[in-house]
Amino acid sequence: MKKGKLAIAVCLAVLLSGCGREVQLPVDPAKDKPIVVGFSQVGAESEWRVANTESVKAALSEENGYDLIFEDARQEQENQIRAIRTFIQQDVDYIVFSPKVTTGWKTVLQEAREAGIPVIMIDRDIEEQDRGLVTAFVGSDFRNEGEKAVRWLESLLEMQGRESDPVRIVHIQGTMGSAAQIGRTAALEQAVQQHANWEMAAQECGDFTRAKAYEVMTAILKQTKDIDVVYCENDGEALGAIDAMEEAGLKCSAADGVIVISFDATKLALQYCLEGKIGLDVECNPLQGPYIDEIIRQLERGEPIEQVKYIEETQFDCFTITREMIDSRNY
Ligand code: GZL
Repeated sequence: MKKGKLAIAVCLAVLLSGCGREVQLPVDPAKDKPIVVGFSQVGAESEWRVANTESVKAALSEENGYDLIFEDARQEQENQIRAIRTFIQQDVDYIVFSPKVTTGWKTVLQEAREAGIPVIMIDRDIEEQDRGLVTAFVGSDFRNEGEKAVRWLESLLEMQGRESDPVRIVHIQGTMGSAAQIGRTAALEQAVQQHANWEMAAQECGDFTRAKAYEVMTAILKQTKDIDVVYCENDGEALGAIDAMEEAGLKCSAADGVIVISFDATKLALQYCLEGKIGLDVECNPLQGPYIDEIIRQLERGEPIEQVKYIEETQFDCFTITREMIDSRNY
């Protein structure tokens, strides 16, 4: 039960009993009532997204005291907005959502605010001017992820004595307008500007899916095979791009072929890293469920919360990854 409703119940009990004598506080049915949470998820476009959904469902389970209402937006922002409005009509206790893109959320978040429903945003971020409308954010710093990838590439090229050689880069972007795409793209574009010998040979959207990345990489390979680096904004795209390159007879290898860079660090992609086909995989941690559970518990207890939580993330490369590292992963 929301704190406000409980407070009103207590006041009414005292008033109805007359002059504040010892009263039997109403049994708080909220104590054993489940916490109702509406969760609007972007879709199921990648292994990462599936792991993210499973993490939230496992943490906000019936056994843990929740009634979770899950809505899959199937990659459509309007489906997310519709779901959030439905959650408001259902008067849920909390709303959780991963915003597909950074824009277009102000109105519906204001509606949730006016309804007194706290919104917890996970994974991707929204425009800075609208961030004050969410109670908490748990996710990743995508620009930092991209900068990790750029630093690794700079080190690799220096180690190979290629720091002054021409470097032709194919860039397969994620869902355009998503915080993950914006951050990972910004890091690479800044690096291309800073390195006179780096050239953006092609830049296409792979929409975070293996199929779309295969399609756009196949089309790029019809134009050129003079490629040194393929920078894919998630693992699904990396696998699709590798499929296309191998079909075209190119070798994917950070040692002596096309250097493939990816993000997410899902198990299947780390297997490609172990085989040397992916040079670097920057982790993007989808296991955000426990963080949401902790935030809700803190809010239920009236405790202060950490409003912005960037989850710890690491990276893996083909030179140091081991089978044991992969086997120890949760997704
Ligand atoms: C990143 C997340 C991205 C993943 C993709 O936090 O939003 O969306 O990198 C997923 O795999 O589709």
